[in-house]
Amino acid sequence: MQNKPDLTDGAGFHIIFVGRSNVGKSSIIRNLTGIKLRVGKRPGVTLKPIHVRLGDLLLTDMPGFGFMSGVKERKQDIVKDKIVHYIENNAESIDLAVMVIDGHSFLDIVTRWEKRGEIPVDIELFNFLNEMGISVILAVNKMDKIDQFIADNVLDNIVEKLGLSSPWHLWQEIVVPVSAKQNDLKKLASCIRQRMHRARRDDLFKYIR
Ligand SMILES: Nc1nc2c(ncn2[C@@H]2O[C@H](COP(=O)(O)OP(=O)(O)OP(=O)(O)O)[C@@H](O)[C@H]2O)c(=O)[nH]1
Ligand SMILES: [Mg+2]
Repeated sequence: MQNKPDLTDGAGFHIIFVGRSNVGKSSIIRNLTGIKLRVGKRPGVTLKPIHVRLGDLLLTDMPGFGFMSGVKERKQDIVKDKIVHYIENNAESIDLAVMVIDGHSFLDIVTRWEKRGEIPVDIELFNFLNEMGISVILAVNKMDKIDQFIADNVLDNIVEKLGLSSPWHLWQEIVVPVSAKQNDLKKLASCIRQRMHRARRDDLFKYIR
């Protein structure tokens, strides 16, 4: 029996996409690369890391943590542990983490956790990536669901929750509002290219549209 090729073999630039379930990670990768990943109607569609390879560029679609319909809490913890282990084991080779959040529901979810006296997983993960020395871009997705008149205010509140000072404009290299639904990903694409450029990998620009 032939083994499947290992898509991580010989990768020269590795980007992981992490975030809560249903925030649009797979949709973003799909729109950035044109590669059709499964996009879920129901949360919890991606249950193990899915690798996409373009030349020596490796993109990894991580399973989403948090709420999953029909999935028990215990299993959700396992998913979270898996993500943390994956990042720990691959920290050396990860060049960039795109952390995706749902800009429309992020603040509600965070407030709910804080009221219970818990640190929201999103914030825990953001801090963990920074502690591991991994370069992070925060993609605030589903901006199409936010009234444009309050968008700046919502983004200011989001960066503050992540321990950054507002206004969010101060963090334009890190915080990028996007909408995968409206295929409005230009700013994210240019942020990713900027990181590739810093790594002297302009040759990879062609894979990100
Ligand atoms: N309104 C809106 N919906 C979006 C956007 N991006 C994705 N969606 C929808 O959100 C749902 C989840 O998208 P996915 O790309 O599967 O999300 P995911 O983060 O990969 O989810 P998991 O694999 O469960 O972790 C789908 O129904 C998408 O069509 C967006 O920018 N705006
Ligand atoms: Mg997915």
